[in-house]
Amino acid sequence: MRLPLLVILLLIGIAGASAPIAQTGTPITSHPLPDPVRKRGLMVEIRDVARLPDTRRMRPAEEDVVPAGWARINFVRDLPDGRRFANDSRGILYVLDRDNKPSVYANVAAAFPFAIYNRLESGFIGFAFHPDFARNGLFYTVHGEKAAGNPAIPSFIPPGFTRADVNNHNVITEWHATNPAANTFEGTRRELLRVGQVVANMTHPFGDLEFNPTAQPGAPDYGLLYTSGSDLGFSNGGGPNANNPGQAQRLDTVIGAILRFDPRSPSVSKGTKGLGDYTVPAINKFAADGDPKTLGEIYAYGFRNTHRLSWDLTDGTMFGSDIGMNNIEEINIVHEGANYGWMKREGLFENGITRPGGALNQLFPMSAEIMSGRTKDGFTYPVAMYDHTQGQAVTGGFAYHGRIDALRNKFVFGDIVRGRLFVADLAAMKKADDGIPETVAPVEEVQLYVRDASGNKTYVTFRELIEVANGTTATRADLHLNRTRDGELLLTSRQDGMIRMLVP
Ligand SMILES: [Ca+2]
Ligand SMILES: [Ca+2]
Repeated sequence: MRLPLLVILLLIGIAGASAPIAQTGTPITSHPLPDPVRKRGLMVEIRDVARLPDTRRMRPAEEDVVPAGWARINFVRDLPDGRRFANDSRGILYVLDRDNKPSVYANVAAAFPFAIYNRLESGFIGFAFHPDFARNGLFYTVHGEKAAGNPAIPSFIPPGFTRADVNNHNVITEWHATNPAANTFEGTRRELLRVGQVVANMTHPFGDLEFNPTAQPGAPDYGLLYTSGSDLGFSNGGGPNANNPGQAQRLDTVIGAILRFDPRSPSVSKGTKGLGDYTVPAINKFAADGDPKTLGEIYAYGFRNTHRLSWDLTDGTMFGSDIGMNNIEEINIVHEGANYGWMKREGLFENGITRPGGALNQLFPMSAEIMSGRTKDGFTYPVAMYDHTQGQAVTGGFAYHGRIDALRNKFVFGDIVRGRLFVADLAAMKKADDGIPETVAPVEEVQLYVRDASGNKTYVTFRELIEVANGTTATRADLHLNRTRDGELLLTSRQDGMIRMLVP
């Protein structure tokens, strides 16, 4: 039914006279959060550590999302044995020696001829070492492939679609190094999971693989692999299958879900097979629920693009950074079984896409009953957030307990696109994890500086550092954060291939 405009205006007017604006249905499409993220005196030095080799001409320009990017560095991981590893999303896994000199550990691109490199999260996206790598030689990669001409059959296709609808594959692979101490990979590999994407572009694939670093050998969580949680592009991945809220908020699909599984094949573990060649942990909530319609590998769900996970090494608190749609960036504390709301919620708002005639860029305020926690709506809300007047895509972050006084006991993160570095107080974030939506920890910005040879400080932005390194302007910072083996923080950019460190 379509109402004449005058009638709609009258209805809004009547509702507005007797109820708060939250119930009039006026959509917010910009600047939903009143407070900007400000600098409040925190300053930290940043210093170059290493630069990965120039791979600008490794791919044809039309197949490369940023042909001008020096190297598309995404993750840096330290092993306890002193080695540091970093990936270039164009398809190379490097090992860095104690002087941070990189050499090729594995040519991942050569292993995957159908890989595609034309999207922000594409190509060789990420990697993680098994916590027992020194003995078992196992590590894991995630990458993207095109479906066209690809003989591989996905182990999962979103419900309601067939293989003919699949445009891209997200693939998780286990690599087995024959000699874990070697600085060049030799060994075998095995495919764990291959998920089909049915939107036009490779959007929001699995972006992160993690093992809980606080799980000790023998603990139930030890050796279980977590994936990031992403909507596989069903929000804005393009084509006729995108803008599809019917694919979110489900437990019979991997869409929007952080998965947790035992990477061992069920042929080895003798346990329950999951969607792919891995074992569903019997301890998982949705494995133990006795309901065959809920996927046992789901750990938590309702995410848009929780592309990075991390744990507070002091108490095991798990964090997920969820990139929002048009309006809100979130840091969430992740609890098993919890529903983080996408596509029904974005930040502390209702997203418009689930309303008749609504759109992804619309937010609607929630009632005071919900915001105060007096009425529970079944969703878990962020503990820190900022809006798109302040940035465009939240990075991963880490609970910091290292040697930099200014950052200690803070959660350090930032904005991928603008390269701003942010913190929120860890205790305030944990206090905000209270089932009450409206309690959220404040966010502040960190001022970066460099020192010259004489020790003089110069204030810089992360983006300025990239522009100096590349000798050109950068439209995006492509900032990402990583944690060293001793708990310090590395900042990288997919634009300039530099690994930088926040200096204790
Ligand atoms: Ca189940
Ligand atoms: Ca709260």
